[in-house]
Amino acid sequence: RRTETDLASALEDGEFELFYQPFVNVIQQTISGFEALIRWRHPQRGQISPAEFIPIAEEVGQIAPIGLWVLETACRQAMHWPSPLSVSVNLSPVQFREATLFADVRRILKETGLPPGRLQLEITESVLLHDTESVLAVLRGFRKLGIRISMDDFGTGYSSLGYLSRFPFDKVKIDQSFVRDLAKRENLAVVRAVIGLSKAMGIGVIAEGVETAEQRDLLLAESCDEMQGYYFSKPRPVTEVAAFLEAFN
Ligand code: G
Ligand code: G
Ligand code: NA
Ligand code: MN
Repeated sequence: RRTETDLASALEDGEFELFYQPFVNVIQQTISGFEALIRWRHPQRGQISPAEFIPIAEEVGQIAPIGLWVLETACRQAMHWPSPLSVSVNLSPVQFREATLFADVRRILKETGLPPGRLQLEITESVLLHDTESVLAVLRGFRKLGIRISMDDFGTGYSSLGYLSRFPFDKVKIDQSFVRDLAKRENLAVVRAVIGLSKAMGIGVIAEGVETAEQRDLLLAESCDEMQGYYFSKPRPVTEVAAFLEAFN
């Protein structure tokens, strides 16, 4: 089980694939875009979860090439979707250590032709823990190009609130751990506070991990209109995106 050594050849052997999970505006009944989620079809071990291999890729220095493959593939595939549907790509904190990250993203947009306004990048607050000034400079550069930036897994890190004021995020993604048990008073309180704070700051909010109609209704009652989760759709292969959009309309 040599995940490290297998990772090195997985890219050139074409073993990665992107799945897509929609963002749903529940009030308008529209899809605003899809999040790209990487999958690894290992020839011997079958599907390996990114939860397992992304941390290893970060450790062994493979996340930079894999991350660029994800960006390039997501932008290229999103070019086939009706405008203005966006694609949202997860960036690892480790990718920010590459001095070329900004130039790489700009080059990929140019090469694929995807308008920057149709690309979103998802970062976690851990990105802002180290070398904050250089990270902020890169994030500002992205935004200047017209790329939108989301804060992912919001509420799971520490000092989350401070980070929101340090950078003009476009959107906050409420972590699924809070959505899972909204009947718990503490969770509902966190969700309510995040929604209130985001709205006061002019930041969009999306709830992740919505699995039931009950969760959907509780979130709607809190004025959270945008959601993502198995209730609406699991992540699906790119070949199913067109049919999903057709069926949703
Ligand atoms: O898709 P799934 O729920 O199995 O993803 C598990 C974890 O892997 C999540 O934390 C998700 O953000 C992360 N992940 C999925 N795709 C990517 C990717 O392309 N890049 C990075 N850095 N993380 C990803
Ligand atoms: O860290 P990030 O938020 O990017 O991780 C997204 C992960 O959550 C992906 O692995 C995706 O497959 C998973 N996911 C998406 N929707 C749901 C859901 O409704 N329930 C659960 N349990 N996981 C979900
Ligand atoms: Na994400
Ligand atoms: Mn998330």
